[in-house]
Amino acid sequence: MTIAFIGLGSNMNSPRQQITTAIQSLGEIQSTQMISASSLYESKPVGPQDQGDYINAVVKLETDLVAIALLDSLQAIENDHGRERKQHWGPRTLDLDILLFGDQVIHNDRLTIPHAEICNRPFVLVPLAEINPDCVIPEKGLVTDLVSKVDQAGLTVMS
Ligand code: A4P
Ligand code: MG
Repeated sequence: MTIAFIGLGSNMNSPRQQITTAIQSLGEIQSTQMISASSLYESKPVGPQDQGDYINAVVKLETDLVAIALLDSLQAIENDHGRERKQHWGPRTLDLDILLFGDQVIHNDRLTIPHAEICNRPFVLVPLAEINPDCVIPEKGLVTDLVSKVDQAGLTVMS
């Protein structure tokens, strides 16, 4: 069993709905259980500015899958949500990133774990700290310390 944290993001085709249904789908992955899900957060896009605002969330899973098999399941869910891979950091109906996979550090052609941008992104760190404040990010430190170092202006939690 491995504890994995998944980052969800959407800024196209009813983002709030995309995230809500994706959270449900994550709970249905084989050999995997949903432990908890954060609130939904809204923020301006990081990267190209000619795209809509994002809704983000983070989910905690317990899984018997290896990391690549979990990635395959996440990409199948992205495809079900009509995901097209066009512009890097561009608009998307659904983005599912493996933020953390146990305490593993993985660098191969399909996976970088911890996720490369994790420390720079309030829309990842804040929901991660919400559901797991004592979470340690390998090679980076305690999530609550990292949260205190990022600019949270423009990140709003949704009711
Ligand atoms: N890949 C490598 N590591 C991972 C991992 N840890 N989890 C590979 C998931 N996938 C990983 O991803 C391309 C490839 O990354 C995959 O095939 C997988 O093998 P992608 O989602 O198709 O493409 P991308 O858009 O080029 O990259 P990525 O990493 O998803 O983009 P980001 O960095 O997530 O940026 N602004 C706000 N406010 N909120 C957002 O959520 N998101 C982005 C997208 C930009 N701006 C944003 C947000
Ligand atoms: Mg991605």
